[in-house]
Amino acid sequence: MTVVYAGVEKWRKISDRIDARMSELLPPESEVPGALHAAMRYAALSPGKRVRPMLCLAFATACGADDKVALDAACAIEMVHAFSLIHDDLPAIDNDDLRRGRPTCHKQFTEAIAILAGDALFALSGEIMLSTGNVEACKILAAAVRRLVQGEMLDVLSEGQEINPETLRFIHVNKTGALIAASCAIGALLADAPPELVAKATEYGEAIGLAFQIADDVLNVEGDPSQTGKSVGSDAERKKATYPALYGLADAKAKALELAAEAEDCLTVFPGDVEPLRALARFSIERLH
Ligand code: GRG
Repeated sequence: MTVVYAGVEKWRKISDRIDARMSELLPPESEVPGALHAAMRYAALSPGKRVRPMLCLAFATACGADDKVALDAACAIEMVHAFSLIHDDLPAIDNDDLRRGRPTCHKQFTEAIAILAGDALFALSGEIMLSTGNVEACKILAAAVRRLVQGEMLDVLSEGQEINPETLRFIHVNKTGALIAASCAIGALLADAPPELVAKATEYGEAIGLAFQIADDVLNVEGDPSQTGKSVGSDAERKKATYPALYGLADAKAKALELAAEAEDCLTVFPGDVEPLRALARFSIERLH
């Protein structure tokens, strides 16, 4: 899958740095039990967009620091994301066969291995976050994970049910927005930014988090599986709660645009380079995969 947004080469370099560090932090397949470590590496290092770790690094830069200060935390966040995708794809939840253009973790290994690989990725992310020594950053990530589970729970319970706007918003801001907002806040925190900048980073993240999920819903309706690497039309088949289902495609796209503009408005207060964050806000709604 290709990364399609402005300054592709620059983004690919950042994504390669994230992957190189994740590869160092993940146990090697040669370490017992090899199947567990192979599944962890398969899920975490498969070709995703790395949006959350990129946001984390970009906010460290926007706050005036060298983004190296946030690299390990960015990897920990991506591991949490990989964990959530493994569990989301399981037969008991979404029962998906394809993720990032490849067989889902439980299809490639087994359900038991996939569940345990998710658990181990979560534990490893905790070890990495604790080793940053930043207690606030650890608390923010843990709280985001709990919100993720709350959003996912309501998503599962809402399948096939009539949905109302409040429930839909709750699902989206928690299932997707929470980890994206935490990625932004953690980048700012590790750059030793003052509380008002951490709050602005969070506000930006909540806005693009919701925009990102709306774009994901839209792609599930009209995306190209060869670009998205995921099945298309599965939300409608399962009668899932989505923005296009509730508001229609045109209004869903308009809402995503509005949220991306709100996110960009948050960027004026940062002392460092915010251009990558402008690009990421636009990418979150224009993306094809
Ligand atoms: C305790 C972390 C944890 C999880 C258990 C399964 C679950 C609860 C939550 C799942 C939440 C989930 C899958 C939300 C969807 C978010 C989303 C838009 C995923 C796709 O993100 P992209 O587009 O994917 O960034 P890539 O593949 O590019 O990384």
